[in-house]
Amino acid sequence: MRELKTQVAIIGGGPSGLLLSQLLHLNGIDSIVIERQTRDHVLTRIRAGVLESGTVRLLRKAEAAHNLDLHGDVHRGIDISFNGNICHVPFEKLTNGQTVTVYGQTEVTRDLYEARDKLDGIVLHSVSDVELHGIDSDKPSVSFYQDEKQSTIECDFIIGCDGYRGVSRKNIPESEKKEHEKVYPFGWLGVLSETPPVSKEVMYAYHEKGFALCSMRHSNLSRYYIQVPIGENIEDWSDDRFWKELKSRLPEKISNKLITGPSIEKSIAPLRSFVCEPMSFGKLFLVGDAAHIVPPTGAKGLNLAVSDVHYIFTALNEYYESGSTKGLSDYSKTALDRVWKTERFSLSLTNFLHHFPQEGGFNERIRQAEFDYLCTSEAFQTSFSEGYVGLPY
Ligand code: RFL
Ligand code: PHB
Repeated sequence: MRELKTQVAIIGGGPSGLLLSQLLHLNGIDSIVIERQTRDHVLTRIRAGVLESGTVRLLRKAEAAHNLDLHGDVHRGIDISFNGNICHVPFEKLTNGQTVTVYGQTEVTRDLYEARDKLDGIVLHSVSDVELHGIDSDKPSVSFYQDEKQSTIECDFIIGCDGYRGVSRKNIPESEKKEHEKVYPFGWLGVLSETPPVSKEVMYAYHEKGFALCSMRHSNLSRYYIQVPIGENIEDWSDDRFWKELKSRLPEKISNKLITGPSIEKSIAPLRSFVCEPMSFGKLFLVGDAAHIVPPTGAKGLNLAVSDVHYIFTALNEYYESGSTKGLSDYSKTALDRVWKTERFSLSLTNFLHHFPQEGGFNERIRQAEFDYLCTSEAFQTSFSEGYVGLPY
């Protein structure tokens, strides 16, 4: 049995686990990250694409923003299309100059791995049978297998950055937690293609056939999504079928310009809203998707994981600097306050822009009224913009 010792054991080597370990390292705090998958596997996942300014700020603080600063594309507004009509929301103008940056989660994760490598950070891959021990004691530890050998990590704290399907959350006793969940009757079919983006701005589109989204990674890499019913089979979606369906949901002046090409990635993601309360128990603290999920409308999942990292990093830093446990005790409450407001934003944008099967005409008219209101009210656009650029932290 291999016996390891560190200050902070981090379960999960996705963006939140890597970012936290990097920030801790730069502040002289030791950590070990354990990750179930290989690095290659983590780096082939195509996910979020829009970074709030708070996320960019924290990546700079972690010394992992070199490529982001070179290649990230700063956006100042978005377009919302509703049954063919387009409303432009100039969020920079409405939020005193706040912008978002289009830069993929895959690239963020690659940059974080490179930053960890530079500092000889420890990230152990392909681990299995991860178990948490003594989380309500003064001697917490984590055990796992790697290359068929068992290891344990003795530590002061365990941080669960292991996503929605990870093991960490399950260690909070049922009697001590409440899980809130909303599952939607549809998912997003996403396609990545080496074609120029159809529009300079990110465009969210409502159509009575369902939602569509036009996004991008760079000048010759586009990311498109369409709403599909739950249970849809990816094999049934040829590229041709995808492009045809996408075009039919976009305003004509946009679909006429759409350049199509072979997909280089195609996947279906289910939509879910989920929150686990509290986000901590004893020496265990949950961060990111391990504690909450938002539907991707509004691009908040990764950004919310990063604000959790900020709160837990600040609390751990305070503890190691002064011995104060105040930040750690307040972590769950502080993080949840921002989580619930962001859940509200993501849910309302999802309800607004998706077609719900079996819904009556009344809700359709309400949705139309919401679009008309958004197009004509600066007050509504400002509130929407505050949500889109991300709440301050
Ligand atoms: P991650 O990225 O899921 O990373 C968790 C890591 O933990 C590992 N893991 C374990 N490691 C060790 N032991 C175990 N027992 C483990 N169990 C799991 C996993 O292998 C993984 O590497 O969570 P993190 O770091 O909190 O980051 C959160 C973001 O990834 C997430 O919020 C966003 O990607 C959500 N999301 C999207 N967000 C957006 O803002 N815009 C999007 O377009 C968008 N698309 C998506 C998404 C999430 C998806 N998922 C989770 C399936 C598309 C998909 C398909
Ligand atoms: C993306 O580019 O993948 C993206 C953009 C905006 C979203 C979700 C995903 O709301």
